Amino acid sequence: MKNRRDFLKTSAVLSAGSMLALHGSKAFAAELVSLFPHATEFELPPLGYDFAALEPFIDAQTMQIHHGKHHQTYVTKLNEAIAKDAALHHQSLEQLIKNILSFPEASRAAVRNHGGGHWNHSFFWQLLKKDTTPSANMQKAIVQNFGSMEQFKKDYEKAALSVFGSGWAWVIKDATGKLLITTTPNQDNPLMDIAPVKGTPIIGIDVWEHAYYLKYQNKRADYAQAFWNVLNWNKVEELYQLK
Ligand code: MN3
Repeated sequence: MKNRRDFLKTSAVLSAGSMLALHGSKAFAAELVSLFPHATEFELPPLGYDFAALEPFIDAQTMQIHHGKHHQTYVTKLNEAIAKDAALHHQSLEQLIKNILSFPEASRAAVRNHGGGHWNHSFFWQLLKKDTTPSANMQKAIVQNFGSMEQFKKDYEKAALSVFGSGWAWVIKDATGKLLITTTPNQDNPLMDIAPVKGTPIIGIDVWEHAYYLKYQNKRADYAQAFWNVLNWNKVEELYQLK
């Protein structure tokens, strides 16, 4: 529950739900849904730091446009899709992206692209911070899964370069606790029911050109290398420790 407005909406829906229990009519239920068309409404999360905080590795103008324009557009379009389809109401962002195949076909592309875009960028902003280092525990996990830190970085940069067109490269923790490198096209991610390789992301790099073109132009390899200077290892470890 993000704010008072949501609280009021939720309270209204809850009390309407009790009325529904008394009333017991499907038509009445449909009418209730139409009364609360924006029952789930997402908002652009604050970046949490200055646009210039990642300079010189990611420039302030890129951050400003990426957060304020690109991410905002995913949020706006996701909300538009939700307003049009009652099947998408009252769901968390994770519920939406984990259950794409369960929604009416007309809404699936919107949830996949804009719900994915909203989740991926909300995740990405939290992963960025200068001057952090992996703890001994995190280094051990990397060595166990990839051989060495150097090998891991090489493999991850290679994955970032291997994405044809727009997409993301990820490090995920799979169901057995193993760390894997994987990539997804567009705004897909490894939490989605449609993802061929599933797991919980602990690292992600946005390799859409909008993420790096102003500073790096066509040199995605330079951007992927610079990424290590802004990866927030504290956040990575926090995600790694989650069950
Ligand atoms: Mn992006």
